[in-house]
Amino acid sequence: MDYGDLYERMKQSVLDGDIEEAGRLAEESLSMGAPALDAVDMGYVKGIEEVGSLFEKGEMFLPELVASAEAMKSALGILKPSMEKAATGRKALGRVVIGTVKGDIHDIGKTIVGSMLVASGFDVLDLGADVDSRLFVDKAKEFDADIVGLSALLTTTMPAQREVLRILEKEGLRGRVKVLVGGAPVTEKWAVEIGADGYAEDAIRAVSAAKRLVGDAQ
Ligand code: B12
Repeated sequence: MDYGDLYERMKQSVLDGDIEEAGRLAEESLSMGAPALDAVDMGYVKGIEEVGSLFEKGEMFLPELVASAEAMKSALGILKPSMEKAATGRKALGRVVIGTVKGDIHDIGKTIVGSMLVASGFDVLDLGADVDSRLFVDKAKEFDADIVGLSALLTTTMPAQREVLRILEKEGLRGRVKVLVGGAPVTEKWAVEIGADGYAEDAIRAVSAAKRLVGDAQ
């Protein structure tokens, strides 16, 4: 079945910052049986990417950006359970604590990554956004995490990823907790520079990277 038109309308709903329409289309896609991840990737994400470039060019302003982000989030909220329909009955691949670093409220990409990890068989504890560096470490211990996933969308908050690594090191946890970093401004080079164990540029690659880190390479 071709969902091209539906995905196009999803993209447009984000561009328009139309929260109701974005949510309505998410419901519609579920009733039509469209794969939730495709709806997110080929519909809503395309919209938010375009919003980002319009914002960058000064053709869209913050209030509109906020409305677009809200539209995107309302759709994600509806699609999340379907995205997370994990293969049941098998042992979890590993435990992941994920969040967006301190000072950074961008949580859309991190939420998609978390959902994809759940869908792929990981147990995931999502700490949300603007998470204090110390909290990542405390929660990693409490949750007995194999991986800590750190999202940063601002160049000014990327250093907080390094800070979490330092605290993990100080606590003697670096041997058993792997660190995976991501977010639009984050690069492989940055990951190497701060001593992270992995980097991925999108949610699909994040799953492969996480599998590699727990020794379940595909
Ligand atoms: C939506 C958005 C917002 C929304 C966020 C809403 C929300 N709840 O998330 C709002 C309106 C609140 C916002 C606010 C701001 N924003 Co903003 N925002 C964006 C925008 C347009 C899209 C981000 C997004 O959601 N993308 C879609 C998702 C799916 O992509 P993603 O986040 O990159 O995630 C993917 C990958 O990166 C990766 N990934 C993400 N996290 C992780 C984690 C791990 C572990 C792994 C492995 C992978 C991974 O996988 C994801 C899925 O494929 C970007 C533009 C852009 N080009 O990124 C600007 C952008 C990030 N924002 C920017 C700015 C400047 C701001 C503000 C400072 C604006 C202001 N003047 O107040 C504030 C910051 C507030 C704060 N303290 O955090 C700049 C950052 C510039 C920079 N390099 O530092 C950008 C790049 C826009 C621009 N071109 O100027 N923003």
